[in-house]
Amino acid sequence: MASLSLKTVKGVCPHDCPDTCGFVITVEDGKATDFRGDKDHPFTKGFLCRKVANYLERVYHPERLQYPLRRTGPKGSGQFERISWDSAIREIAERFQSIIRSEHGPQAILPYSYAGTMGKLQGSSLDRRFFNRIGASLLDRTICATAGGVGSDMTLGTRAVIDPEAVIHSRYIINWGSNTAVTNSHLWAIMFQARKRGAKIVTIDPYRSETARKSDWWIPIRPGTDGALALGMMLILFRDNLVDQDYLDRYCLGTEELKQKLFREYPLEKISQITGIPQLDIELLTREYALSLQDRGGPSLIRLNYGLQRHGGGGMAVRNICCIPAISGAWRYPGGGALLSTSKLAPFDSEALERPDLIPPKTRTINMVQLAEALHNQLGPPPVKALYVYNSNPASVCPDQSRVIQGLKREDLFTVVHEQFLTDTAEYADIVLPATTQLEHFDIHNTYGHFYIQSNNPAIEPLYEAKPNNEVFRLLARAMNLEPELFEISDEELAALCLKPHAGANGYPAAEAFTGVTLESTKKGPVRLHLPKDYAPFVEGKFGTASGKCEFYSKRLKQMGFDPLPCYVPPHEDALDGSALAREFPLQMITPPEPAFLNSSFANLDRNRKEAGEPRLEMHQTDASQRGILAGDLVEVRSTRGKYRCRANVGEETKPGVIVVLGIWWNKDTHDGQNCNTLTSTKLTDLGGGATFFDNLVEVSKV
Ligand SMILES: Nc1nc2c(c(=O)[nH]1)N[C@H]1C(S)=C(S)[C@@H](COP(=O)(O)OP(=O)(O)OC[C@H]3O[C@@H](n4cnc5c(=O)[nH]c(N)nc54)[C@H](O)[C@@H]3O)O[C@H]1N2
Ligand SMILES: Nc1nc2c(c(=O)[nH]1)N[C@H]1C(S)=C(S)[C@@H](COP(=O)(O)OP(=O)(O)OC[C@H]3O[C@@H](n4cnc5c(=O)[nH]c(N)nc54)[C@H](O)[C@@H]3O)O[C@H]1N2
Ligand code: SF4
Ligand SMILES: [Mo]
Repeated sequence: MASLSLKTVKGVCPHDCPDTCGFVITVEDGKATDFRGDKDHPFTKGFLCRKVANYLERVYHPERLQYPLRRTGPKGSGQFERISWDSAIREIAERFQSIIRSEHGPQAILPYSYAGTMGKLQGSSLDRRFFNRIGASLLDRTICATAGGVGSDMTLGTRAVIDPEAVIHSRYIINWGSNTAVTNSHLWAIMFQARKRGAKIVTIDPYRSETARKSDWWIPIRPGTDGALALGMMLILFRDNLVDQDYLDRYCLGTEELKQKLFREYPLEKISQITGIPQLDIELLTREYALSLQDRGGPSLIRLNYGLQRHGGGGMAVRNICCIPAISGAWRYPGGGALLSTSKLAPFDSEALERPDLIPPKTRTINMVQLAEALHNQLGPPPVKALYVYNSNPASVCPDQSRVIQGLKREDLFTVVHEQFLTDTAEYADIVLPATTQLEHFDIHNTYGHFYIQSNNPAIEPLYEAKPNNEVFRLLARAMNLEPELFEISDEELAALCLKPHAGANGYPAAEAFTGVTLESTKKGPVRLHLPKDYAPFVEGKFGTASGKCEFYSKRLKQMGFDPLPCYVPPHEDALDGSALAREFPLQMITPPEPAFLNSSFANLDRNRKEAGEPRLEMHQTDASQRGILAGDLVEVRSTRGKYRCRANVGEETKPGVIVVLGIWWNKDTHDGQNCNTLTSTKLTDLGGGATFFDNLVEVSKV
């Protein structure tokens, strides 16, 4: 028998998840035959989540897009014909050129992408160069993390961060708006080890998530009120003198002003009324938090995450929470403090990849959350005449879906979708392009959940006629006669470019973090950033703010027209404000992801759909009985934006007054062809222009 060629290749999970797992692929005769977690990865240790454990099913799925397609039927009908890459590229280049020459100009072209792959190269390099060079509208990529990013920046001058591996030393762990057991499972494993050593795990969440269920204490909070809870905790810390006065004196700005404001404006009864948490629980939480070192022999940690950001006041809530470890002094100890994201620690030179210097002056920016408005030309001239979608599935994941889809149906809109599958968005495309998966292209990866960066080595040749994102931009640049020196550059050359350290302001990121990191080393496996073990950046202050201090008082916020001190910003749609809206739609709806899916990715695979069951919601039994709803009933959820049907689960998994609708199903798999984003709004967060997916008033009735 002829001998097979056999090799193993190391790669990295590309999905939007903090864990950035390493994996090892066995390739026999050009076909991937085995796919496992990399046991040698110091953080992910060979364990992959259920979604990715069967990745070869996704890679070799019969419904993978194979060839470029051109639309033949009405938009959304899913009728396409096969075309060649040559004609697809020619058609896109011609359409772009004619828009650029028209009265609308290049800004009538809108790129639309998010984190389908988190790779530095296929995620944000030649794509940005291309759209910057032609002068397209800029896209503000706000759909996930900008509210908390800005909120954290205002207090700390960077993201709240410690070494996630140091969580082993934490002894009081608060999962705050974080479904850690599901969305960050390798950190959860460390939390669990800390618990074996005496840590208590608390979860603050309106929903009894998997994390809440596995925690020692679940604190159900009214959605969108975390900023108020943080103020209440600060009040108690000052009132009961549970503060680290030395830390406050040396490293913080505005302590007196903050204290006075808390005592003046936020009495505990008011906090309890806003948050729906009994005063005694807030007292207990704060005391346990503050006395962790004394009572449990280790510091307290707040894992704050995205659930609490997707509300009108999400930015300020993160800002407020980031103040707490400075007041208690928890930042001083390994494993103490707060953890939002490690993404800003690696000094990648993104500018070298993306070339923002190519952007023509006065180019407008469109907030991706407002795609509905953009497609209805409600954001000012010029109208959007072409939409180029890659690494994202906006017809499923964007808020106010009915209006997004109406926009995608516009006959005068030219839509290109570069995808692995015929997603809800691809169905509205004029041209569909087939994309490679992570096994089929090279990339280099940062992470937002640990300290290891790594290159992804291609394991197999591109399947069918699929092409990586960067390759398509090279082809388009050639077809449009753009400068070869900008685009005729290989992915490996790009990777080397971005590994030249790019130091930021006030020490974040620090250029030294790339000491010893080379392209070659990242191809061999995970490489730890050059940062001390149990890295704790704020032990001696050294905040990234202009003052170098933890800014309870923020001049920057004042200049931006905000309260310079921590404050409570209520949800846009507030069940307690006595408005006509709150009377007609009395229930607060949150829409966190279904654990079997990753946003809308994997929701098209049988295995994952089976695990998820069917589109459903959770409601409290008091709310259900008031509406005559029984477990298993088909119900209709209504907001001012639309209607959504799903199956009801009734019990005590949520706070009364709160319903939980798990996302993000593909539209075609729902009862009415529209998923829960038909209910959500395009209103933005207070800071960062983020999405408010969890800030919706609704009513529910039996069908
Ligand atoms: N399996 C799986 N893993 C994922 C994803 C996925 O879709 N599926 N998505 C990935 C992505 S893109 C992201 S951004 C992360 C998100 O990961 P997380 O930050 O964990 O975010 P969510 O799961 O959206 O929300 C976390 C929890 O916040 C709760 N929550 C909602 N509103 C509030 C509130 O007002 N206050 C508080 N305290 N809690 C609230 C929700 O009920 C939920 O249980 O996960 C990543 N990992
Ligand atoms: N209701 C509600 N809506 C939400 C959320 C929620 O919690 N509730 N979560 C929000 C959050 S946190 C986020 S981050 C967004 C995520 O929104 P998206 O970033 O749109 O995420 P996905 O739905 O995973 O879609 C990514 C798409 O990229 C494709 N893709 C993967 N790799 C490649 C590649 O190399 N090239 C190309 N061209 N395509 C590729 C995948 O096939 C997939 O269809 O959704 C948001 N929407
Ligand atoms: S989705 Fe997250 S947990 Fe799952 S394999 Fe990828 S990085 Fe790991
Ligand atoms: Mo996200």
